[in-house]
Amino acid sequence: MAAMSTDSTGAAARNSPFVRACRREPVPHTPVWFMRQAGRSLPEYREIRANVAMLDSCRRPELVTEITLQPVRRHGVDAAILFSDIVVPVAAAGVDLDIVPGTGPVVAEPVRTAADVQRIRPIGRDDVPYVDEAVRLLVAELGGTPLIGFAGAPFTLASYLVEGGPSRTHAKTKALMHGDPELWHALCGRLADVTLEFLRVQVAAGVSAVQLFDSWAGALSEADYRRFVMPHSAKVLAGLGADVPRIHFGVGTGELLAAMGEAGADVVGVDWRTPLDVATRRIGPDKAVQGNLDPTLLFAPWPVIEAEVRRILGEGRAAPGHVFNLGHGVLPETDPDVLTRVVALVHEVSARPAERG
Ligand code: 1CP
Repeated sequence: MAAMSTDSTGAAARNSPFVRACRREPVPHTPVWFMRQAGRSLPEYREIRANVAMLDSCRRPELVTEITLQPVRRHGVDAAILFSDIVVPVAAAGVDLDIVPGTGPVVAEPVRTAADVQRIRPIGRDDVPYVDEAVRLLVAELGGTPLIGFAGAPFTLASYLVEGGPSRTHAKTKALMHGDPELWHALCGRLADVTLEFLRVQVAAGVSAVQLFDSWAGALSEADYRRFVMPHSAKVLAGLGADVPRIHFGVGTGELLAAMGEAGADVVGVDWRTPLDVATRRIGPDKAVQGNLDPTLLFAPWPVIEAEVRRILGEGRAAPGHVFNLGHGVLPETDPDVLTRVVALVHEVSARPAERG
């Protein structure tokens, strides 16, 4: 595989079941990958990360490459996702933050004023050279398996910056949004620029698709989403153009699915609360869907999991393209062997020999 030229691996990735499903083209089987597939559910990940801080690990291309490849080797998933974090570009933009074990991102000085917003610098390739290098290493190593790049959407990033860390209510974020819309839009405008550049670096280095994570957008009403968030996410998605498929994902977004599609996605991520056939009616016929097994169901007995996978594959047939995934990330306590079994089951149940070319 290492002998394949960059051109031929790029062509193979573009013709992979994953990219074809994102583009609503016929596929030999429904492709599957898992959000947070690289991470704490894998013993080989825990071992390699034992003495390396999270942010440091994201800045070491050889380590990023190894961690990204681990779930591909183990599970046989149809796509890899770059090992990184949504706050990596924000740190590169000059924000003082850390990823605290057991907590998540923690920001030293939460954003409160216009001066705080101005301190968020624009970024370019030279601010994240380790991401460019890691993607290039990975594209060579993956030999035609597509690599997904990603970034956090402006709202989800803004929530960490305004709250200072993870929040259940996003109260300070919503207070700023409604109390000082001008400052809110200035903040999200800067974050959209950072996110767009971060994704452009990944696309230029060879990723086959990107996912924009607006994990916490489901905290908003549709009206607030459209007014305060959608224009900024739309700027990111439009800025990328249609060269690689764009996946747009959030949790608890049943009421926002149409808007998240309208923001400029090719694929809309759906959590477990909305069946995929219902989701596709809301999103419309010109976009694929991704999802949507409840990650907690991976702790249920196998016959329950099998029935759920079959149900989801059946409902996914209503969509013009379906990428199988969980409704949110793999939980750290998940038995990795169950994930491997799910991949095999998705491939087996969805195999369409007649379309194999
Ligand atoms: O030490 C550790 O292992 C820290 C845990 C961890 C990991 C493995 C964090 C801290 N980030 C990551 C990697 C990561 N983050 C990936 C890896 C690629 C893969 O999917 O395999 C990805 C895609 C992310 C993206 C991310 N970070 C999101 C969006 C995805 C989602 O799950 O909604 C969010 C919200 C974050 C913030 C974050 N970083 C880390 C944690 C624990 C959190 C969530 C904190 C919270 O609950 O608010």
